[in-house]
Amino acid sequence: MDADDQRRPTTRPEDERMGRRVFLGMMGAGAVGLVVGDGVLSVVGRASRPLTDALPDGVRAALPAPGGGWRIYTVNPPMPRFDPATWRLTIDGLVERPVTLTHAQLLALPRVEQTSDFYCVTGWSVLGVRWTGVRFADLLAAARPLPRATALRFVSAERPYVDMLTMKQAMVDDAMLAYGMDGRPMPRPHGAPARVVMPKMYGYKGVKWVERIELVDRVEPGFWEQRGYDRDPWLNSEDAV
Ligand SMILES: Nc1nc2c(c(=O)[nH]1)N[C@H]1C(S)=C(S)[C@@H](COP(=O)(O)O)O[C@H]1N2
Ligand SMILES: [Mo]
Repeated sequence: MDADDQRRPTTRPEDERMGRRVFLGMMGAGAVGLVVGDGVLSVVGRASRPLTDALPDGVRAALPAPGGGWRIYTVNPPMPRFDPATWRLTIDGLVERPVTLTHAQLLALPRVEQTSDFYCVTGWSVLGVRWTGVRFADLLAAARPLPRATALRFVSAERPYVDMLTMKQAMVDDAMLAYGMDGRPMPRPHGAPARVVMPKMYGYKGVKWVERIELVDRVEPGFWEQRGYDRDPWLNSEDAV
């Protein structure tokens, strides 16, 4: 266990199962009510109007976590350890040319920076996160996806976490593979060296410790989707593609 492990609490899925189940049940029923899950108090429901206009449709109120800021999630600790000398990102599947990128090659791709808000479906959020990374169009260019490649499968070094985006979703304006956060290289607990950032969807789409992107022709449920989560968890339905 290193300094990161000690400083950052690790939330195991079993700690959360109850909160998630209640939350999802209520969302499904369109009910309004209070959910206490994982120590977070959230007000959810489709019948009510947003309590504040700043929040997306799917989030009626996301109170900051006690102490504020991020929760660190892992499904299979310890968290993967990033070694810049040996790390590789593989882009394969339905491509003309499978590509393996070193860390230096990833950083050399066209770089973008954006500030966006982050929402976990369990009710916490972090506003104004500054991400640095690369758009998927630029990331995939060298591999030349075949026309029938309609989805991206993101495989985490933390097995068995996996999730997918359709090609269309991966091409939305603020989707990216991020390698920097708030002006620093991606910290280990947040997915070093690279994680998916999909601000218009709930946080579980943001696969951390990405080591492989497989181009496929069929969408399959991701880790949490296999466990009952919504497959296309847009925060605002009008953003859906
Ligand atoms: N590999 C991996 N990626 C993951 C998760 C995880 O447990 N393992 N949790 C997801 C969920 S549910 C959320 S809300 C965010 C949380 O990001 P953070 O751990 O950086 O706060 O990561 C997402 N990506
Ligand atoms: Mo989450």
